[in-house]
Amino acid sequence: MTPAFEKIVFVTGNAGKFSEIKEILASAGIEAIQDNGDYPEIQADDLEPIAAYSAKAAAKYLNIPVMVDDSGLFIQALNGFPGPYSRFVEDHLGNPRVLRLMENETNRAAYFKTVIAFCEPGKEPLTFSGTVEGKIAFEERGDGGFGFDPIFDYNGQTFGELGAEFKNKISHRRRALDKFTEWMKKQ
Ligand code: ITT
Repeated sequence: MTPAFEKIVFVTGNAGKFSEIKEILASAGIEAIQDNGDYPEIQADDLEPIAAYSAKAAAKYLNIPVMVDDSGLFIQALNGFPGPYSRFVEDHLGNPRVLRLMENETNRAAYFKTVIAFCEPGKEPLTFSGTVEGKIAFEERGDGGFGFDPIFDYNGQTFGELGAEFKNKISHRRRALDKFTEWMKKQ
């Protein structure tokens, strides 16, 4: 089936994220075009309203349909921290200090979540979410991926070790984008 959108502008300043999105959407026959403009972003305890707000603001500003991805790492022993504050934690603490916070924790359970928001100008944004469960490793491993990938252990190997091709088949981002493409096929 021909996708309703053959090209779509994806608003993100994160090169690692965009490279995964481009790859995943290409497999669904959609070309993603990056816009790294800085549009307003709100703070909230959930990713959905953050992604929805940014998508609506960007769609209004650019006057074209846009997508936004807001993602985070949720660590069970830290009550979901850093979650929606992941960017701040990655920038200001980094992986070594996240590992230090987890030093004496036996409960290593964590999940990544992505919320994709899609918005057409003048319409309300739609959101599609995906998660993947794993564990916080005891040290950084692997130099693939970006952000928290080297400390996110998926069945014994980190996303940093597993590499983009594998990650893109099972990731939180893949699962969220699959929901978007499913929706889009029905349009
Ligand atoms: P944009 O908002 O411009 O898209 P960002 O880097 O601010 O880029 P997020 O708020 O969604 O994106 O990401 C929060 C943090 O989580 C950030 O430091 C990312 O590098 C990291 N992150 C997001 N997705 C990730 C993934 O798949 N693997 C590892 N880290 C990830």
